[in-house]
Amino acid sequence: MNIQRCLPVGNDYLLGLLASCLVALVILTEEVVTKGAPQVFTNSFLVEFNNDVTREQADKVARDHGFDNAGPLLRSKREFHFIHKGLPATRSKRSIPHHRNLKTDPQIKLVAQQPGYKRTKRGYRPLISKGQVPLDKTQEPTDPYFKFQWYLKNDGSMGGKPKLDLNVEAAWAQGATGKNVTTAIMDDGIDYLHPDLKFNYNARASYDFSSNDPFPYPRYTDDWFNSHGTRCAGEVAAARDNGVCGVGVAYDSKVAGIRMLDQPYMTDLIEANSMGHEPNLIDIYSASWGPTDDGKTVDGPRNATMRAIVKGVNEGRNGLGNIYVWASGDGGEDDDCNADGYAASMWTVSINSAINDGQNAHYDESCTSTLASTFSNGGGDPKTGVATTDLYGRCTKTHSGTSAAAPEAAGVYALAIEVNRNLTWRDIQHLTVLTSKRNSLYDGKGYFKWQMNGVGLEFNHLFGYGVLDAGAIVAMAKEWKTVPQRFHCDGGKINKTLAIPSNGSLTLYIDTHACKGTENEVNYLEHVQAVITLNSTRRGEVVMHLESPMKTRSMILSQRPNDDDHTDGFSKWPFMTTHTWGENPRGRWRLEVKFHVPGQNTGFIKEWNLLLHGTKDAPYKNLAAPDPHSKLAMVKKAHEDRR
Ligand SMILES: *[C@@H]1O[C@H](CO)[C@@H](O)[C@H](O)[C@H]1NC(C)=O
Ligand SMILES: *[C@@H]1O[C@H](CO)[C@@H](O)[C@H](O)[C@H]1NC(C)=O
Ligand SMILES: *[C@@H]1O[C@H](CO)[C@@H](O)[C@H](O)[C@H]1NC(C)=O
Ligand SMILES: *[C@@H]1O[C@H](CO)[C@@H](O)[C@H](O)[C@H]1NC(C)=O
Ligand SMILES: *[C@@H]1O[C@H](CO)[C@@H](O)[C@H](O)[C@H]1NC(C)=O
Ligand SMILES: *[C@@H]1O[C@H](CO)[C@@H](O)[C@H](O)[C@H]1NC(C)=O
Ligand SMILES: [Ca+2]
Ligand SMILES: [Ca+2]
Repeated sequence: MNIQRCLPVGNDYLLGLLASCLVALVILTEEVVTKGAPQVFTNSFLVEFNNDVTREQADKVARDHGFDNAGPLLRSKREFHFIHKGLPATRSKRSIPHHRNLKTDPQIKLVAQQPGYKRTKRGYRPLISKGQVPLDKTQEPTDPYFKFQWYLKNDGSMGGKPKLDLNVEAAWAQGATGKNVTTAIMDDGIDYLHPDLKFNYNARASYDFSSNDPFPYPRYTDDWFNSHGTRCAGEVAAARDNGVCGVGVAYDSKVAGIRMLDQPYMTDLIEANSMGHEPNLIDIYSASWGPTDDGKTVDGPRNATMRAIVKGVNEGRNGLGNIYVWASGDGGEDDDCNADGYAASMWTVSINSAINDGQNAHYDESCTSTLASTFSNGGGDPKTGVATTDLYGRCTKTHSGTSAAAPEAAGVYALAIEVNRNLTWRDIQHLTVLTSKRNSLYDGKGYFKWQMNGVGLEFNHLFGYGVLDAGAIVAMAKEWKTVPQRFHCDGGKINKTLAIPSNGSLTLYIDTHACKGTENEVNYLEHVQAVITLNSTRRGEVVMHLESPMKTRSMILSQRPNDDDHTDGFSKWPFMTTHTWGENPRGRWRLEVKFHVPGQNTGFIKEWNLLLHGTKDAPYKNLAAPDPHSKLAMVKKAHEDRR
């Protein structure tokens, strides 16, 4: 897809950080106002009633005031999504009369006309497929496109490195095919009549939020712009041995379509309702889109959307937590996915992509919140894209971008969930860390090396903990014991305004006990967030590294040459790293802030708050580690040595 240029996003951007202590939740919200950006308003309104109302009552109030009620926000009995068909879909000012009209109703407490903003698909370039090739019976599976699905089984025949793949055959051999697991594709719709998808389509869990009806069928355009969701769906759940296209990673699993990208502007209500749709029918939500990857946008989930994600993670899947898989971004090396609040969130699993020879793709962004990688296009041969289903019953070999990588991860997680229905959202992240492989992934530019963190886990800034291994994750999922309770510790804060030197660097220290002796004690890390406020004469020139007490260095912000912001900076922005997973957080954390090119800019760091998330108890102590060379055995040993 062509990456659209972004309109600078509107204000009212709210950021939520969450402290979760088993059931007790604390939601801190902060308003981050983007100054001077042109605003767009949609004809959607969030309407909050004073008291609980029925759907019929809300419908009547909407009608009485000339609105349509598109339904509740996140199944609320008080908050509803009203649409006024008489207003243009987008305009540059709020409509005071429409606002006032609703506000006069004594039952209504709050009315908020929804600003519109851009969310773009992550895909590299659209190409129309030429239809099917003849059936080839010599392969297992027998599907004609299986031989092009090198990301499932790489035998080198497509020009890539043999065995550089998702190792799915090893998972299938253990009986895992995704039965009774549903992945929702939040995108531009799904061709659910496609012969390779229709039997795995979960209509009950599907919805069209772009046009408010239960049928998320893609809207036709001549250039097949709306083929993105269908392509993603096939990667997860295309049927096996039916003579059509290829196979999905979890070919017996279900896909739901959530159509939500196909309207002129995104709103918080559409996003929130999409991410909160049927959380007990949907196990995994896959998103291959986000704020525009232009290397200068800093944006993320807004108020209702943040509430939806937090609710999904804490309550979805009947309390085990929904899995949100996120494409890390297609902004290339000039962007940093830590500036994307969806990819950088702890609640999402952010997935980067590697190409068939083990390098990262040229469109890949990198950042320390990436947990792992799967595969996408970018090899020398254009045919080495991702083979999958396409619109109108066709197949394609050229699905692309980190867009194509995220659904592969969703498929792998569907396999793991099938063999252990008890896996929580955190178990999935732990399993990812422990079973992903370095394989032959490398940085073609030689800049980002593989490194060991303080407990012997190998990571790479580009690829996280490596490429997902479906065989290994399924095997470990079968034996898995739910990880201990998660705690959230405020590790310390510096809130003095300090100049970032024009040349040289500023290093700040926080010495933390990681809440030792309190109810929030964290001894074994999961995610770490550095919540930072700063400004600069050029935001894109600021580079930051965070070093843990065990000396693991995370580049939490890289140079973004296109980001010329000189007014907003970052306001309580949660930079996240996964690289210190399993480490002991106690001791001295260092934050190093500098300008990429010395001597040209000035700026001030105003706040650094260190948030530590993890467990008090050793997470893997009840798990057997038969292979002494496995990552699990190494981490267990590091944890035992500490005690
Ligand atoms: C399928 O999953 C649903 C919800 O996760 C569960 O209620 C149901 O019992 C499962 N059915 C089978 C056949 O496993
Ligand atoms: C954001 O959500 C919280 C939690 O529901 C709410 O209390 C707050 O008023 C919301 N803020 C805005 C600006 O809508
Ligand atoms: C899932 O968890 C429940 C309750 O904790 C337990 O009774 C059950 O044995 C677990 N099942 C599996 C497959 O681990
Ligand atoms: C800095 O933190 C201290 C202690 O938490 C607080 O009293 C003070 O108001 C803060 N200052 C600013 C500028 O936020
Ligand atoms: C950054 O903040 C400082 C202190 O609040 C202020 O003096 C300076 O003008 C600001 N710089 C920019 C580039 O906004
Ligand atoms: C620091 O930057 C200034 C320009 O702002 C330059 O003149 C000076 O030589 C630099 N100093 C060092 C030590 O690089
Ligand atoms: Ca097929
Ligand atoms: Ca980006």
